[in-house]
Amino acid sequence: MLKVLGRATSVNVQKVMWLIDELGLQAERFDIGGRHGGNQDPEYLAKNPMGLIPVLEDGDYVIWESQAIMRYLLEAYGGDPWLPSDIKVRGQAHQWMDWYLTVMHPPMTTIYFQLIRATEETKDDAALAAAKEKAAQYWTVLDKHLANQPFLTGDTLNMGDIPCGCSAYRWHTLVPEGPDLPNLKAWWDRLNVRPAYKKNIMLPFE
Ligand SMILES: N[C@@H](CCC(=O)N[C@@H](CS)C(=O)NCC(=O)O)C(=O)O
Repeated sequence: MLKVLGRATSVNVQKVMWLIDELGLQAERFDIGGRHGGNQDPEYLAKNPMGLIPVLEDGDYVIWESQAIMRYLLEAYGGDPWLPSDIKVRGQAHQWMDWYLTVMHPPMTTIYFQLIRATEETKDDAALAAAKEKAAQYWTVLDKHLANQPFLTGDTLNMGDIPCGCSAYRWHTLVPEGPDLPNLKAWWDRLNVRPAYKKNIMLPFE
């Protein structure tokens, strides 16, 4: 059986677990990282020298980096619609996955850490305000993109929606005062009714 190493509350673990459930795969998940620790143990570092979660084990095969794991699972066990067979649609799905990682993830991480994890020593109101402004700018890009289509690459939900989709829960929950973005909200409402989304993404923050 597939093994996912990483706590359920990590957004990077969530991408993988949401996909696993949508694909109907069986996987065992292990609580590692955060308050559970274990990700700096030599045994774990032998699997992922970065000491970060998630790691996927498929038999003897080990892979880390959440979106590389998603791509591996899709190539090994997926197919249309989650891995679009149309290469132009697939290209755009990759585009939105990469956009999430390089553009949206940094300000969303600052927002999360400042609102959920910051202590008196690490609290930084200016950094939080700047991250909210940046993230709002990027979510507005997505809102405009979604004006005439239900999902990020068109009519069908696929891998391209997953990274931003995980983050959309945090945006709507943690920054309710954000700008009115009706197309983004309608897209998120299409995701947040899915059993696999509710189970893996809509979890308490820690
Ligand atoms: N680019 C990596 C980032 C992995 C990452 O930063 N994971 C965080 C959790 S979201 C982590 O391992 N933090 C340490 C911990 O949870 O103890 C990926 O997408 O997998």
